[in-house]
Amino acid sequence: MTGDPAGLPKLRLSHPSGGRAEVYLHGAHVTSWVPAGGSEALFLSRAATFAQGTAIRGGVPVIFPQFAALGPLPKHGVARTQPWERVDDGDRPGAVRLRLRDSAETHAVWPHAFVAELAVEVGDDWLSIELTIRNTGDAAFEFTAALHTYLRVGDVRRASIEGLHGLRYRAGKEERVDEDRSLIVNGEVDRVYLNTPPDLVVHDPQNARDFLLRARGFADTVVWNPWAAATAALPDMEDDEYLEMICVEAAQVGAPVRLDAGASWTGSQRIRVQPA
Ligand code: TA6
Repeated sequence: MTGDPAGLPKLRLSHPSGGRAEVYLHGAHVTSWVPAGGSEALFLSRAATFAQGTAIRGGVPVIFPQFAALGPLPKHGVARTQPWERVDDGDRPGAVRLRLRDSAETHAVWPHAFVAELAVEVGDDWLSIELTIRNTGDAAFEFTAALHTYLRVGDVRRASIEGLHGLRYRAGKEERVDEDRSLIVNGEVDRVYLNTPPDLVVHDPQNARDFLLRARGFADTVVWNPWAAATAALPDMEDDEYLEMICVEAAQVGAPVRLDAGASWTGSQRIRVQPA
């Protein structure tokens, strides 16, 4: 385990093939993933802050128990700013399992008993992240969630996303159908696609690679790029960095998950990189 300049503990995962990843206990936040023989596949802002109580800009923030500002809780819930603990015994260098339990701090914003676990594993050309939520209280609760994955692309204006054609999406208060064959980002995009198919492809021609995304358990997909103006307003992102990223998030937003006492829910995202 190592720490960043702010002293937050970070775990390094490595697969015998050379694939590697980095995960902070803070937020159970994956901040780096390098496939074997490849280059960094996740975006992490040069201006990201690493501090208790704030979220890291980039990588894969874990969003729970509320997506965005769609409810009364702090934006994107509490999981991404809490210290998680490692619960596996560290015998697999490419894998880690982290846990967050409800605490006085989580009760201050969300009065429910839960255990969240995040299993992260890196392989040769893939990264797998699996989130499990268990209701450890004696009454049902509802939540929304996401793996808010920031993919690194060479130039977002040349990238495209396949698999969303014909699907309904929400953008703010509006609901529309995506008529485009493939989604090309050339302005601010903030969409919640509802009931998406499990497999999506993100083309990154500048880096001559494709990301193959496979979601399980999460019904929806969020696509986000803040573009120039909104990026300029973000204190933890450099002005031109929106060109280097696209968020394609495995999400459960349209229909909140209802968990009875003692019940569990699991959602995962597996990303494979392959040469274009
Ligand atoms: O997932 C998209 C989104 O909800 C956007 O609306 C945008 O605000 C983004 O998340 C990032 O949120 P953050 O709180 O990390 O600045």
